[in-house]
Amino acid sequence: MRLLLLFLISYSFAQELPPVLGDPPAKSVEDWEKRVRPEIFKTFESQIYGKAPLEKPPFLKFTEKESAADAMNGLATKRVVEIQYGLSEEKAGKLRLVCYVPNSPKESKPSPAMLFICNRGYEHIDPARKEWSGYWPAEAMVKRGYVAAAFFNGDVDPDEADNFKKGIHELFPMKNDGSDWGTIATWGWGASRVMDYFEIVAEIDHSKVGLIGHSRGGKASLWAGARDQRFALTIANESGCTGAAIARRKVGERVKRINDVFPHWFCRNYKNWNEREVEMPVDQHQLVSLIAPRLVYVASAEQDKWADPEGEFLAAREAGPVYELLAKNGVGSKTMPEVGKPLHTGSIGYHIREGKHNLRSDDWGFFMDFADRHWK
Ligand code: GTR
Repeated sequence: MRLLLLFLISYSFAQELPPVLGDPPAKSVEDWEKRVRPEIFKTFESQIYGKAPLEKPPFLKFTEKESAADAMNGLATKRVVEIQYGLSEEKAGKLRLVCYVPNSPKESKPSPAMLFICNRGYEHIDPARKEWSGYWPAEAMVKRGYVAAAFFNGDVDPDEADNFKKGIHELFPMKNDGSDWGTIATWGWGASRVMDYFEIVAEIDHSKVGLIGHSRGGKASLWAGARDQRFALTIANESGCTGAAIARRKVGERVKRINDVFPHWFCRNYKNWNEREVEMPVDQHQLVSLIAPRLVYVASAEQDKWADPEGEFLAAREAGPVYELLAKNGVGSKTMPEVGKPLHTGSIGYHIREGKHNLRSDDWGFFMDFADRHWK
């Protein structure tokens, strides 16, 4: 009875969401790709995340700063790479990529990779491996055959309300029309520059790169996954408001609050939607749908009410029709799964685990189970 009630509530609620297939709804793959997807994409870009001034920059340079063939007791080859980008060499920004490539089995086959946007300090991705953080369990990834790669978001743009002045915002001209990119979009752009590097590294299978972020990093990974179709898998852990959570539910963090506390995260136009969630032309299930037909994974934690786990699940579920149109399966359940029981059969993955807001080794374990299932 309780389940039926829950289903009815969420079903009737879903009726009020902006139509995931567009208006009028896309009837064919071509209609989706040529008309609906670009329309939805542009709305997210101009109203929420902001527009990147350019994609691949004219100056892009990869410099290996450190390498060791016997890192992690011989399990991996370590590479620390400085990625520089800009309009010219004279005025360039840089990020430090930490990368562990599995040594074994030493086949000629390139390895799939998990690229992490680390939004806690650089010490969590410590290339000296003095600190072993459950936040980035690199050893576990390598043991399962994945390249463990990560960069610190603050290298690209500082997580500061700096009026779009510092970090990468200094490098490229701005339009100042309200649609300039916010800091969340810049972090994802940094991930795309890492992808540029992966594409020239023979040991990495660049057709199997998963991009992962937690919380504010999860908002960044979702937008990056929508923008850059080279990411075969996009994972948003507890991404909450303006991540996977449906804004119209107005549960947990709200648009006004996120814009007030983090005015630098999204474009200036987003502030026009404060207290107006139900009028917004798009909602977050459509962000998830922009990743179709590629793999996407939304994850929640039971006690993370601020991120609205039900809203996160709904977005994963309601992106389904686009996956189905593109001949893939959605999340595979109408109702939220039990805590600790992930949904991994479709191209949209989901889990809710016990505990608080955090990214833990068990979350990573579920992500790799999902990737194994679809890639191996
Ligand atoms: C909170 C913010 C959330 C989430 C979180 C985090 O303060 O309200 O949207 O992004 O930070 O990134 O850990």
